[in-house]
Amino acid sequence: MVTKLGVIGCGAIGRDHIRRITEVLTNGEVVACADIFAENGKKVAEQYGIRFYQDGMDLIQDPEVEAVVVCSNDDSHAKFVLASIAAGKQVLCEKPLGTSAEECRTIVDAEMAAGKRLIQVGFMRHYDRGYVALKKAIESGAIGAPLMIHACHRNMSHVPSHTSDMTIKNSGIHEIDVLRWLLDEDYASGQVLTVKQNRNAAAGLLDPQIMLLETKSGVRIDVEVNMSSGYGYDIQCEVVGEKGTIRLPDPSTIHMRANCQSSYEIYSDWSQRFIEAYDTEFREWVDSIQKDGPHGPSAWDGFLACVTADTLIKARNEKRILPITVPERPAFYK
Ligand code: ISE
Repeated sequence: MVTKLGVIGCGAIGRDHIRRITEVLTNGEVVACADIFAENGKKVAEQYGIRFYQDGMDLIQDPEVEAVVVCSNDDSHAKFVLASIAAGKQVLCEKPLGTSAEECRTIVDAEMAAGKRLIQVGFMRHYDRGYVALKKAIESGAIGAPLMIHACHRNMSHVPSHTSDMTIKNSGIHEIDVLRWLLDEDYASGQVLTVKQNRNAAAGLLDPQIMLLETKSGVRIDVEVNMSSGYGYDIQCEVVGEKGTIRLPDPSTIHMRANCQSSYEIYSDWSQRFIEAYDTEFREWVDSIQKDGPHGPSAWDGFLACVTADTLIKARNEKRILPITVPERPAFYK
């Protein structure tokens, strides 16, 4: 069975998903794409022989489009997700689900009113082999209860439009989500430390930043979010337990010894580092919506990630530790 998909947003991630659905998936097919930048969107539509819409709202109404993939600018996610729910269509939305916790709450309420799960959030790390193995190892009890996590999220460099808030809400949001998933518990409080400025970062950009989180049971987490590593895209995570530690493996690239040196490649960006995770995420998402609905990261997960990100940004701006207040999980998401 093949599901007909429409992709909103033909930037880097949108184009990569169209390529993936076309070249890697056997259970999905892209029939339309949309982009506010018509020249770029039309080029992509021509390349893949699909319909083009300048307005994503028109793509959602296309009767041939059975499910929607939202990859547009972060501030347009919520309106496209809400329109997809209103049209009764399944939607995979790139992170963040919305620009604020309030926006995400509106989505959660609309999905619950629709009476069935229609949304999956693009937290693809849930499908990364390394993170899956890490979660299994934690759950096996081999290191006892987790006590601390040390993590880092390093981008080689940042685009000129990157802001200090995006470091948390667009990049650090992956750790906010995936560490909660690994530990299977919610956060209780958070804080952000700023660091001596990297001179390679744009003037005025707070870079790097350190997110500090404490979970309800008292696990302490530190995450370096660095937009100007200068050497590559590097994702690290170490879980320290009562009787051992577990580390997220590096992606498997060859290990070379030559010229009196031992080396292995570090990827330059997220699209290579998580290529396999994205493939699995899409394959499983399409498979699930052909059956009983999505099983991956839910609108509730997207909402909690935004509650946490909003609190961390406020905590950073006010230079203090703030409680992270999460409402009780509705039965719909249990
Ligand atoms: C980028 O926008 C992404 O979505 C990547 O997943 C993330 O790791 C990176 O930091 C962001 O800049």
